[in-house]
Amino acid sequence: MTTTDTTACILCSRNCGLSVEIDDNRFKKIKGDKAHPFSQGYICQKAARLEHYQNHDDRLTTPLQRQSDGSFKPVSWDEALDDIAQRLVAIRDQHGGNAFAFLGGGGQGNHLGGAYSRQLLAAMKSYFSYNSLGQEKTGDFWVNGRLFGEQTCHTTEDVEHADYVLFIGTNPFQAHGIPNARDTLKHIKKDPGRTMVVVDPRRTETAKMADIHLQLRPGTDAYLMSAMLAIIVTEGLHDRDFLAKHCRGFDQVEKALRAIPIADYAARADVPLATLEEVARGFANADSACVRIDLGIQQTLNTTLNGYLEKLLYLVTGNFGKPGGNNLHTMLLPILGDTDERNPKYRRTAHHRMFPIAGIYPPNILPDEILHQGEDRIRAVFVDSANPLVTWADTRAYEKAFASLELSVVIDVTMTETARAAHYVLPASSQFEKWEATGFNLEFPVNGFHLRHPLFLPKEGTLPEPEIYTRLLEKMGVLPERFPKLERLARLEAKRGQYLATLAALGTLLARNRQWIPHAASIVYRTIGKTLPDNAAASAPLLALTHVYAQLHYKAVKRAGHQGNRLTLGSNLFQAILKGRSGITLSEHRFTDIWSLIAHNDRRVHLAIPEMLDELAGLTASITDQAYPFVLMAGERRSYNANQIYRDPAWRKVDPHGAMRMHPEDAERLGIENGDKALCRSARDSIEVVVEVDDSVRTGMVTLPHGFGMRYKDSAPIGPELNRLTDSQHCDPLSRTPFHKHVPVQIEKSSTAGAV
Ligand SMILES: Nc1nc2c(c(=O)[nH]1)N[C@H]1C(S)=C(S)[C@@H](COP(=O)(O)OP(=O)(O)OC[C@H]3O[C@@H](n4cnc5c(=O)[nH]c(N)nc54)[C@H](O)[C@@H]3O)O[C@H]1N2
Ligand SMILES: Nc1nc2c(c(=O)[nH]1)N[C@H]1C(S)=C(S)[C@@H](COP(=O)(O)OP(=O)(O)OC[C@H]3O[C@@H](n4cnc5c(=O)[nH]c(N)nc54)[C@H](O)[C@@H]3O)O[C@H]1N2
Ligand code: SF4
Ligand SMILES: [Mo]
Repeated sequence: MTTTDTTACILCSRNCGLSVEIDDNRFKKIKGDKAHPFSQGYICQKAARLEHYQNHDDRLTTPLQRQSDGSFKPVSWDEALDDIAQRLVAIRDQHGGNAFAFLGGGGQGNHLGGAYSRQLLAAMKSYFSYNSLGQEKTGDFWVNGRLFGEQTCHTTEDVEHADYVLFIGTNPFQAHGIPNARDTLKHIKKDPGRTMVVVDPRRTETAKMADIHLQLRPGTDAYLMSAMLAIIVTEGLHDRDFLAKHCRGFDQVEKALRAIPIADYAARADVPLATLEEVARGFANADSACVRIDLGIQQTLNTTLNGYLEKLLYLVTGNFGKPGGNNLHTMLLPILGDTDERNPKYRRTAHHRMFPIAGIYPPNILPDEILHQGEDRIRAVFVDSANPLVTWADTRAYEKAFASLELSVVIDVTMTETARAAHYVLPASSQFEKWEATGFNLEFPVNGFHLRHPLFLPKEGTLPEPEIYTRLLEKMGVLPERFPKLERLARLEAKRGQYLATLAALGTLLARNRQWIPHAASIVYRTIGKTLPDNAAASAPLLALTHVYAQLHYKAVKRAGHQGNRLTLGSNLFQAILKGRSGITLSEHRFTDIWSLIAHNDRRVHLAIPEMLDELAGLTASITDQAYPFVLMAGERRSYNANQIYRDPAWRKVDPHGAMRMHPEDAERLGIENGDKALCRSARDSIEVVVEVDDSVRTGMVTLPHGFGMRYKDSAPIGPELNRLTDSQHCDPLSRTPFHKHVPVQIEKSSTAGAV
C-alpha cells in the first residue's frame, strides 16, 4: 500500500522539504513539499534519488569488530559497547584528555545526534572535536569573532531581495546554498533592475546567467576584492553614516585600502580594470547589495583574508542590517561555539599548538597529532557522520595515522573507507529511520526549524545515535541508567506538554551533581524523552533549547505566531516543532534587531583586525612552480555529486568517471582528446583521470569533482580519489583550512591510454 509523508532532503545545507510516496518500506516517489516554510516545494534533481541512500548493498546491519587477521566479525551491541567503554576508560585514565579526538558529528542533515556525541568528549576529558567545517568555514568564523564579538555571530545573505548580488567563488546553480537557488537565479536574471555578478575562474552555470562575469586567475581573490574596496574608498562611495553609527576602526581600514595599487592588483587578478570599476561602483551605489561566497574563496590562497575582505565589501558600503544585504541570524541548535584563541582556557593541540575556532579543530593537522611520538599524542578516535579517509586532505597521511591508533570506532549507516580502517564499526539507523534535524537554519529575518520524524522502520541491527551514545556513557560509568524522580515528574507533566517542574528538578539535580552537566542530553532523553509521543525521545534536548531561544528572542518568537508567556513560550515552541511535520517558522525578527545580535558590548562592528591588515599589506604574488604548471581545483560541485552520502554509483545519471575538465588549448598541447585517460600528479601522489575537454575553464586550470573516490561492494575506488593529491601542509597559516581549489599538478596523457 502506498502512503504519503513529509520529510527533508539530507544532501546539502538547504535541507529542502520533501513530500514522499512510500511503498513496501521504500521511497516510491519524491517531490518538493509545498508546505515547507522555506523551500515551498522547490527541490533539485539530486533529491529524487534518495532511495539510493536509504537502500543499497553496503548498508550496515550489525556491529563489526576487527580481528587480528584484519577481517571483521559481527558482534552484539553489548559486546561491542562493553569493550569500547572499557578501552576508552582505560585510555583516558592512563593518558588523560589529550589522548582522544572526536571526528565528524553531522553531515548535511543529521545534527540532532551532535547533542549526544558531544557528551563523549566530556566523558573523555577531551576538547578535540574535528569537523568538516574545520576544512572550509573556520577562517570565516574567526573573522566573525573579531568583527562581531563572537565566533557564533554567523552571517547570511538576502540574495532574494538584493538589487545587486555578488557571487564570489560559489556556483549556486549546482551547489545551492541560497534559498531555492535555480529559481532565485532565474528571477534575478529576468529582472532588468537587478544585477548579478559572478567572480569565478570558470564560466560556471551561474556565471552563464550573470550580467557580469569576472573570470579571474585562480587564487587571486584577495587582489580582486581589495582593489574593489580601494576603488570604493578612493571614489568616496563608502557609506559614511553607516560607518559612523555602527562601526569602529574604519580609519585604519581606509588607510590600508588607500595604499592598494588598484591597476596592478586588477592585472594580477587578470580582470579588466574598467569592469572591476564598473562592479565596484554598481555594488556601492545599489539600493541594496549583498555578497554570497563559498569554497572558491574559502579553499584557496589567503583564505582568512578573503573572508575579511568579502565582509568589508558589504560593511563599508552599509549593506548590513537591511533587506537585500548581509545580516546576522539566530540559531536553535548551537552548532558553533565561541573559542577566541586569545583566551588561554581553550586547549591547544599537543603537536601543532593549534587552537580551536568556533569549537572546531582543523582536519589538516590531525594526522600529525596522531602520529607524533609525544606521550600526549591522540590514541583513540570516534568518527561519526564523516568519511575522513576520503574527504579530509592527505589520504595517505590519514591512512597511516589510522593504522597507528590504539582504538578507532566509526558510526555510520554504510561501509565507508574510514569504517574499513576502524577497530569497531557501529551501524546507525538511517536519517529516514529516526528522529533527525538540521542545524543549518541560517535565515534572517524569518528563521525556522524542521524536526524530521521517522518514515521507515529502522533496519534490523541498527540503532539511532542518541541510544548508542547514551548506552556507551552508561557503560563507561559516567551516568546512571535511571533517574526515577525526574521520570516520575516528566510522566506527570507529559499530558499538559509543559515540563516546567521537570526542568526545574533537572536544574537542581545538575547543580548538585555538576559532573552530569555535560550529559544533560542523555538525562532528558532517558526521562522526558520516554514520555514524548511517537518515540520522539531523541528530540528531548530540543526542549531546553527552545526555552533558551524563546527567552533570547521572545518578541520574535511571538511574532511568528507562537503563544505563551516568559515561562511557557519555550515549551509551546517545542510542542509546535514536534507537531510541525513540514517544518515551522521559529521567529520573525525586525532588521533593527541586528544590532542586538552583535556580541561586542558597544554593539558595533569592529572593522580593524590587525592580523588581517598585516596580511593585506604583505600580499605577494601567487605560487608558481614550473614542475607543477596546472592549478587543479580539487573538488567541484556538479549535477551528480553529493559529498559522500550516495555510495551506489547507480545514482548518477551523468559523469560516471568524475571527469577532469581541461581547456581545449591545454588538451591539444598535451595531445589529449575528449575521453582520454590522463595522469594527474601532485607533489604528494598521482591518480588516473578521464579528461573532458571543456572551454568553460581558464587555460592552465583543471577541475575534478568532489564526492567520488568511494568503493561500492568491495569495488576499486570509483572516480577520482582527490585527497591522495592534497597535502596536509598546503593550507591557510591561520585557520589551517586546505587550499583545495589551488593544488599544483602536472598532467600527462596516460600510458594506459585509450578512450573510455
Ligand atoms: N551538487 C552538489 N552540491 C553541493 C555539494 C556537493 O557535493 N554536490 N556539497 C555541498 C557542500 S558540503 C558545500 S561546502 C558547498 C560548496 O559549494 P560551492 O563552494 O559553491 O561549490 P564548489 O564547486 O566547490 O566551488 C565554487 C566555485 O569556486 C570556484 N573557484 C575555484 N577557484 C577559485 C578561485 O580562486 N577564486 C574564485 N573566486 N572562485 C574559485 C569554482 O570554479 C567553483 O565554481 O556545496 C554544497 N552543495
Ligand atoms: N579535495 C577536496 N576535499 C573535500 C572537499 C573538496 O571540495 N575537495 N569538500 C570538503 C567539504 S566542503 C566537505 S563538507 C566534506 C564532506 O565530507 P564528510 O564530512 O566526510 O561528510 P559527508 O560526505 O557528508 O559524509 C558523511 C558520512 O555520514 C554518513 N551518514 C549518512 N547518514 C548518517 C547517519 O544518519 N548517521 C551516521 N552516523 N552517519 C551517516 C554517510 O554515509 C557518510 O559516510 O568534504 C570535504 N573534502
Ligand atoms: S537543493 Fe540541496 S537540499 Fe534541496 S533538494 Fe537539492 S540537494 Fe536537496
Ligand atoms: Mo562543505
